[in-house]
Amino acid sequence: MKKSILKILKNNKDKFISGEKLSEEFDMTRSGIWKYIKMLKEEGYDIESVPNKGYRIVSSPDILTLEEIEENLNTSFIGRKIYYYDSINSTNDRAKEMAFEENEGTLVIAEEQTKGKGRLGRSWISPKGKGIWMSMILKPELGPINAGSITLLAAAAVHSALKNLDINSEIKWPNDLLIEGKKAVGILTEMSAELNRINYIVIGIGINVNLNEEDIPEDLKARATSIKITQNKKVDRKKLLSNILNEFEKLYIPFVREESTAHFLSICRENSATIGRKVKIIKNKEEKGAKALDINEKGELVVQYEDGKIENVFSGEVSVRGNKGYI
Ligand code: BT5
Repeated sequence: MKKSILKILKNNKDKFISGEKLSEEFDMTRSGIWKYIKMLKEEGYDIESVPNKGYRIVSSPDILTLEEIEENLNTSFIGRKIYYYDSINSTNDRAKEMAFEENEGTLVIAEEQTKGKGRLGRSWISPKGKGIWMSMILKPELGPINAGSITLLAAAAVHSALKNLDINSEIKWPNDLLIEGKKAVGILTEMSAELNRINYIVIGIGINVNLNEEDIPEDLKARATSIKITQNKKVDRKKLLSNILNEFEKLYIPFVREESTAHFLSICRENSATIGRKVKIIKNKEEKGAKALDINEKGELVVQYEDGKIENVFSGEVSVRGNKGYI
């Protein structure tokens, strides 16, 4: 009910809608309508109420609910259902709990994560209201082996969405996006699978959107940044989020239908922070110098070690660091 009232107010942005009209529409008393208006105000909606005129929406809060992003969303299933939390431990953990029952494309989004996760047990800082901390549930009819490159599909989607907003980024294989050489986006893909079929994939995407310098812990400052820090202005999280979901679906549909990786891998190759660079491959705590040559059609990184040996490395087994630091 609250959502339907909000929809009417949003569809009539510059007009007053009378309490009488709303109570007729929803077959409810005017004080019932007022109760919902009060709830919306508590959520941060600025709703003007003028006697004899009714209600008018003045502004909406900076929150990442479906009602707030859907006007710019043109997907058919990605992001069409959103579980929205003010605070949660980890959106990936929540998404995994509900993954069996939920349909493909369902999202979990939180304004803050108290136990945000990176790969290999690392943590991910997720301050309130400043980023996009979200997880997407996917159920592709693919063999588990083909799912390895889906992190790169997500990276390509985020890259394209940033580009649509005139923000340049580079993709650091396999799961980061860098802006001005520092990490602004991290992706964590988790999967539940049988031998030859996927039960579900949860893709967690963390984007440092409007973090200020002081939101980034001292020990990360040298290698982490935010969009706001690099662009010198606050960025509209709702617009960025809907853009990412639109770009994601555009790449995901052909990937699942035709197992086609060509399009998103070419985005990853053309905007790579890794290819052509000297890297350190860290496997089982052992470090080896190499040069990154390419990303192959399975999404693996093709590297050449100092002794000339060429190897395809799979994202799950290695960490890649630049020869002189993070990139
Ligand atoms: C990642 O791991 O980059 C994956 C991050 C995924 C986060 C999303 S947010 C929504 C969803 N729910 C979750 O719980 N997680 C996902 P990794 O490559 O392991 O990088 C982690 C490392 O990045 C840490 O050890 C820190 O050094 C650094 N780091 C932590 N928080 C950061 C941040 N906000 N921005 C940049 N770097 C960060």
